[in-house]
Amino acid sequence: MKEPAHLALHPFGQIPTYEVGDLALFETGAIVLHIAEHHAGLLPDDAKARARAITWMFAALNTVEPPIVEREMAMILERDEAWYERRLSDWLWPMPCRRPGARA
Ligand SMILES: N[C@@H](CCC(=O)N[C@@H](CS)C(=O)NCC(=O)O)C(=O)O
Repeated sequence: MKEPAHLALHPFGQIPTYEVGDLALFETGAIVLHIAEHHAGLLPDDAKARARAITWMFAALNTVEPPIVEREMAMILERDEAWYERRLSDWLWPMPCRRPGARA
């Protein structure tokens, strides 16, 4: 993935990439938004409903996914560490504003 041909599609040499015609995209959010905008029925026609759907698209990628990936990585890489159980129990409250004792 770090070879020039792939770097021409993705500047960080990662996946996913998406090609349609002569357009090449990278970043999950950009790809999902592009597909949603070009296939009827994937986004609401109503402007406010569309904005809300796109809001959830960003939330999924920026707020929901990171702590899930972090938990998965801890389960794979830190299972034998002394702090592992504590780390997982902390993860049950991945959103800082929802941690016990956090201000509402
Ligand atoms: N923010 C990027 C993240 C892309 C990403 O982390 N891709 C990982 C696989 S899920 C990857 O290609 N890892 C290999 C590497 O970085 O060399 C997106 O949503 O597309």
